[in-house]
Amino acid sequence: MSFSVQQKAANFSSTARSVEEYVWSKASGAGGAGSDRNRPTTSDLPLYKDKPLNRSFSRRSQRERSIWIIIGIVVGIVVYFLYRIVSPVDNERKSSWLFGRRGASAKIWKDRQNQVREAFLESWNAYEKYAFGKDIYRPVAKTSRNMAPEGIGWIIVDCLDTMMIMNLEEPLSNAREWVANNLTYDQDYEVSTFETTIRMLGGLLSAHYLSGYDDMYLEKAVDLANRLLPAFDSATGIPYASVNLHTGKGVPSHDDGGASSTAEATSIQLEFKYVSKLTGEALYWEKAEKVIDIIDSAKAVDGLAPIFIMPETGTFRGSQIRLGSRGDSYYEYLLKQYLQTNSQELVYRQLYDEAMAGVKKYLIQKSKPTGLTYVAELDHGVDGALSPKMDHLVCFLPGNLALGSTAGYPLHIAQRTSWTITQASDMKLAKDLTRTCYEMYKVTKTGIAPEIVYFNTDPKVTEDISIKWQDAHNLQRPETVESLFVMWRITKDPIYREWGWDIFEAFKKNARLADGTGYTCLENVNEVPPKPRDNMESFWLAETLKYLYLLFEDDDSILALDKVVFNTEAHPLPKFNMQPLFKTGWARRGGSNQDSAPAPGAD
Ligand code: DMJ
Repeated sequence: MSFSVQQKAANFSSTARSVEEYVWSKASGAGGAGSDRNRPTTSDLPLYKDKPLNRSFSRRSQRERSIWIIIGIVVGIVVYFLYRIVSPVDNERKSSWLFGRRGASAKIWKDRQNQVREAFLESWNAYEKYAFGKDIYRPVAKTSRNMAPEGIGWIIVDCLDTMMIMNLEEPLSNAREWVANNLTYDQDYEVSTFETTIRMLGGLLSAHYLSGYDDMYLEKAVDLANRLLPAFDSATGIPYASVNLHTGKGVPSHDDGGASSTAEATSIQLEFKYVSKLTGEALYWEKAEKVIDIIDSAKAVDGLAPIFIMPETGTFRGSQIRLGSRGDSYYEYLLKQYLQTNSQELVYRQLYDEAMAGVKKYLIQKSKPTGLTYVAELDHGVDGALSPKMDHLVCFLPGNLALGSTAGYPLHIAQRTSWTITQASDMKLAKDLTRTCYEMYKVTKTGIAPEIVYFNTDPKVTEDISIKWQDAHNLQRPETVESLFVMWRITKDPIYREWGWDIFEAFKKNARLADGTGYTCLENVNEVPPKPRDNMESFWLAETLKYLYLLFEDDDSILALDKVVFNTEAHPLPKFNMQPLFKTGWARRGGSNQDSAPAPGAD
């Protein structure tokens, strides 16, 4: 199977892709997303008539003109080379300045992108050799095992779209064959509702989209969505933490008094809504959006939702608030639900804006002594004390803030329209937090960030960041490179690419196994050489390497941020119009969905 994202990118602008279009494209053989039918042909281009030659010029004046043109060109060339010699370009670029700054730079980024592709291939090849089809791979021991009895494609399904984006034809063909012939979700096994939705359902939907609507992926996705649906059968519609894929029984969490995690319950909406769009069935849509209705009714203070919610009562459990584990993607999906349906559902924008105002009011702090901006936690609600702890997971936030600020458009374009104080302040916060997330890598001995850091608030202490031994591991997480990718696309500031390159080099140096069996998680990022924590996370392939690859891609029309939304596992899904089949089926108590002022990206 061959896939070229460059070709497909031209048609990603078809954001309102509908079932009808799908049927039409199959019937007409137009080739769906892979078709070139929207590209201008030469005959579409405007024609300019040649200017008539002015025959009244004398031969002498023509010669004088030619001489002046030649002198002009020579002077231009001399000035250009003088500028190149004295201009402050870095050494890498200077070494190839003869080839032109732009060309050399593009070449370097292409080469770096290729190195990321190589890292993916090395990880995948080792997995294919030692663990193919298994859910878990231990690259040091070269062993593997399944989670469900027959395996549920945990690694394969999660990385299908990365292979498509990287144009890896052979691995993709093997992976597709495995999915088509071996993968069944009809297994007597309890899966995490959230993890299975974002990784498996999201992975299949994205593979369907990027493959030019390959039916096989859609059939698997719909089967899985149907098996996950009983998770929503609680008294309120808040999904249970787990669900049995064969019996269809929803299972409350065995911990936390049966509460579901807020982030988990509220980060399945993009996937289920897209299933509705593809099948024309409203059920998935309704189940997914109902969750946000219940969360809103639970009345978070200033938009900051506690991290647990009870599925039977719809009330929050406890008052812990954070944007790290169990809180993070609630905020991410508020924004992305608004973006997914082409900025038509203002209620999600309103909720997102309230939440970001709450984040700024209560959680944003500066460390000592250098003043890094960080996001603190509240262990006892908004009236309790702040904890200066920050999970690496929080590093999704800068990218999300930038995305919310410009609705995915380049900064200079967004600034040209109505640029509000809130947009500017979100963008500033995005920049400050991106720097902090990068610092979380820079301060360690390996150059790789730990799972959790603490920021210093004591004026007598000299280091801004400290790491406890129990938090010093690295799980190959993607959030910082995710934000770097979004920041690069939106601002075009090359510093974000350079930071991404530093991070990739650190992984290559410290997490790559010398025998070529892949990349591993680490026990302690402050030990050199670090001891492996023998595991390869599926999101290493699905997210971390995908975002790095896209960070080093020059062509912004590939998975353009104003055309697609990435789910929280980095699976791109196209934006679409919800009419005529779907609508926002709920309204905030005491307010109308139409109340909000037009927000960035609103049509
Ligand atoms: C991924 O599964 C998703 O990004 C999720 O939102 C958070 N945890 C991991 C990656 O860190």
